Amino acid sequence: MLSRFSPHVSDTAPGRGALRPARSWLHSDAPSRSLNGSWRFRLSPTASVAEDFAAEDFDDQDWDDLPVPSHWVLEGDGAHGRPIYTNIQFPFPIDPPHVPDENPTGDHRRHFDMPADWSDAERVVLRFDGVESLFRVWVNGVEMGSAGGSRLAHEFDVTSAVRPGDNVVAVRVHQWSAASYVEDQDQWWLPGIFRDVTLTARPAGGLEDVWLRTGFTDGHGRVDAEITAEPTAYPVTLRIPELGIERTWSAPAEVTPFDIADVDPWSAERPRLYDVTVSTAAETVTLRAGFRTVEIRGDQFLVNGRRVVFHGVNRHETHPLRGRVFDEAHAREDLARMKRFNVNAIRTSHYPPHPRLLDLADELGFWVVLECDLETHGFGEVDWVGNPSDDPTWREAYLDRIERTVERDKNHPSIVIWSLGNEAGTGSNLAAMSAWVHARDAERPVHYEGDYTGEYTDVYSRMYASVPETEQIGTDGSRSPLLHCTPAQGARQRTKPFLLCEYAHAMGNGPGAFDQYEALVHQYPRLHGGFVWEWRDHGILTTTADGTPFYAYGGDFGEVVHDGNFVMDGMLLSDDVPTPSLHEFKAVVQPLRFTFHGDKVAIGNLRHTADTSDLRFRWRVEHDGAPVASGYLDVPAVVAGDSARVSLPRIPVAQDAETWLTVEAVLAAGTAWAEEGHVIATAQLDRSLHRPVPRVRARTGWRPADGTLTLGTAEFVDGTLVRLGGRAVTGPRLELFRAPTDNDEGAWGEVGESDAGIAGVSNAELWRRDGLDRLTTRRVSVERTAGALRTVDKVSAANSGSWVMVESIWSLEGDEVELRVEIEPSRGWHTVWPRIGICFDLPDGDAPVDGAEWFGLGPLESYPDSLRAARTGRFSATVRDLAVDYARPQETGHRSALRRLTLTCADTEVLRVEALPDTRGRRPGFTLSRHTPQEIARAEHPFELPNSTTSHLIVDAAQHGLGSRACGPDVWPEFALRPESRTIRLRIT
Ligand code: IPT
Repeated sequence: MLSRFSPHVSDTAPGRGALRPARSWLHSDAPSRSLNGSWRFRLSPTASVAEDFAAEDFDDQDWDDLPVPSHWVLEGDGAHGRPIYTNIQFPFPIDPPHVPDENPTGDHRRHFDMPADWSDAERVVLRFDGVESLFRVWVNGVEMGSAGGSRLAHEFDVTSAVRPGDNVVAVRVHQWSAASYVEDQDQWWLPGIFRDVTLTARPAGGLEDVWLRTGFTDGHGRVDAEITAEPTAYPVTLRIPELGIERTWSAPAEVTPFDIADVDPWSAERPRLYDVTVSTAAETVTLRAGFRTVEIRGDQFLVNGRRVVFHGVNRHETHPLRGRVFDEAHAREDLARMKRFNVNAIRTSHYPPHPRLLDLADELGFWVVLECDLETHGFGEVDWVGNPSDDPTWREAYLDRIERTVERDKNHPSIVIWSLGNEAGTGSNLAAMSAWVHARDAERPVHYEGDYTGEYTDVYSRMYASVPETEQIGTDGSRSPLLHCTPAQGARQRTKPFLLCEYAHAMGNGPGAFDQYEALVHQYPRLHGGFVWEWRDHGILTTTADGTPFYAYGGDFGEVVHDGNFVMDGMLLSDDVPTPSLHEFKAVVQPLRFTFHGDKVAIGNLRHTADTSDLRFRWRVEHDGAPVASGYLDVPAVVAGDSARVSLPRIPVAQDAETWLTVEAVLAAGTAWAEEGHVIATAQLDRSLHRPVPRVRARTGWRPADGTLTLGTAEFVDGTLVRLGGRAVTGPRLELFRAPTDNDEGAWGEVGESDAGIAGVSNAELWRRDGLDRLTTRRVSVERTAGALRTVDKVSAANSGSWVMVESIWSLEGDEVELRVEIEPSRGWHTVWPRIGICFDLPDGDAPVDGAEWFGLGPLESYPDSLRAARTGRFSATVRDLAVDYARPQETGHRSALRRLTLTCADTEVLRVEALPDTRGRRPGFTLSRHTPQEIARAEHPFELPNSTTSHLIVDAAQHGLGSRACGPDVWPEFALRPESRTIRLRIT
């Protein structure tokens, strides 16, 4: 029977025919076959295609081949449609539960062999671990059922349809369905059978499901097993060989909890796992148990009796070629990288990941907030009218989703909190989900950020709360109301542990202020840290028409509606390269605190439970960045929460150089995620003697000047610099502009407007209005006196009545040339400024400047509110490596607190610059780039940057902070750059 409209696409029910209740994803010895591999595939533009393809003898000769698992839009070079990126917006009309007739529909077919001996199986089960968004399945022409719930597992009993030997499975997948309304997560829409397909022979007398609840109290482990099996399947035996445990239960009633003395607990820091088998005569299931107890006591969240602080990240499943198709090696490396960067927690935003990921989390050690596949954010665009979260017709689908989520993953010790979903408004269906979880798993708390007033959740959660708001949540001040809460509701929320399920939006260059959030965690025990948004960029690797590869974001595939590069907001670039923000995060959350007192250092262990016996503490002393002494500190094992004071080595202090001591905690032995010697935590101590800064010499006798002039290595024509150190140079030119970062472009509102808090005008917009990117100069005067040249410039923008006076004085000081630039803004500038700097252009000449060596802060870029990963030392980098390849080009590469800089060309020194501090001791930063800020600002992708061999050196008296206003608070006032007078002093040789 053919129907013009498929009867299923607008069905709010979760599908028909899938087995219930859902069960754990178990490692079992029951026979199974993977149906992954090459399938036949046909894509149709609508859902209303004939169903004859499901017949056994259908001729699929002229179909394509498609790998399963995959997303069809990422296969076949665009032949199967393109990915679509939206954040909140629905890419189809908001007409729930209906979707347009234009509904890409992928038909899939393959043959498979069923072994003859499977005929003895009690049941044959066909399992799909993930299909987006709605699918129907046929075996040998017989329809088995349908399912929605893209990132959830569905099993079908296909016993009646299969036979030994050759069989045909046919699957129809609709890109859009009613399910799409509740899967509106901020990510690419990627249809297809994107996770494994498996056929399993379920033996008679097998284990339908096993749930090993484990606990840990006072050195004792506890096992509370839930066995789902027919009574005739008994006896059931549970073994933990390493602990000498073997329990045999001959009937269901005998299965009772038992304690085990002397077990090691599981924690994210010491993820101790024990191999467990559970067997009947017919089937053995293998699990890895970790002993841990999760509880909320008062307003604190505890594991094994100790407060947990989440130094977490939001993790989406995304890969530049495969999309959400799981790649275990890549995922393992990603998790190992998290560990190396001191990440201790993962929120599986915003759906259950591939089930294997949780095995890896158990093994490597993470606190996991496991989130259900649910988001209806787009209803926010219509004031939440018709939101499925509060509509009874969706109740079944909501409950089905949370059941499949919890049941699949319930055995994992790493999962310490269940999350109902993300950005789905609020309503009774969410409350019903929560009630279901509480009834099913009394131990693990329920999280859902959208329950602002705390009606049905156990932890208080917010996203992108500002620092003051977060602090306010930490305090008990009943007079300071909480956002969205009445005083009574606020009081209730304050009885609960608090976490930031999303904070520090890591889009582009940024965020700033990691350290401010972290400080609060140590001040207010109610605050349990949070999860950075987000771990990695979601770029899709593609090419331009001329074959140049690049990482695509929203709009790059010609989408009708899209949200641009908002999908590129990770601490890791699409190609796995950590951005400076990840280094900053690592430094801010490092689990050790060093406090220097005279000739001693106190080492505080901030970990949850682990002592420091896995670490060694090494030190080194550097004079102006050159190592002069090193060794190891003698540190006893410090238990968690404690600290130890140890003696520092004798530090040789230099007379004419800066003296810095660096202490590092490093791994004493290799682990599953890092090598021996990997740095966990760092601190520096400045032991430099105070050295006077050369005074500015007063000069008199200035008279007008023109013609050529040479001062040391600097050559001028009519007061304008033309050559420096024998190379053509132009400048210095006042530069107030930086290529706006995504945060500079952000227009997020004032306090904690988490829901699409778009208010106000971005800083970048104000800079463009003020013309900071198009300054013009009028030379006011050129004068000289003995051994010195002075120019005065008035810098301003078209149609502006405000200006900046720039006085530049070149002078000979011994055999060095000094440049002193006095920058003085007029009144009338109302915005913050991106930078106050001077720019030199160094054209190609014989060979371009291609590298820098410096003594200052490094090795990576740093900004006023992101300085914690930067240390004082000597560094070098190529021009190329000084910049970060943000997916959308923007400000990058600023190195702070410069002392000395050498520009190189093929390893030869070209120019040496010493930066003197100003009268308040402030030192400038520098940026060396092949592109001007204006050029960078014009490019939407890296490949749009023009080819250039001119290097631009910008020396900044100051830079504006980063903030996280792309989705969160603006730069904290202390780190905002207001127009002000500044001095830059350089000695050039
Ligand atoms: C918040 C979403 O929960 C998350 O999925 C992501 O979109 C993030 O923003 C921004 O990248 S929702 C936002 C309106 C606070």
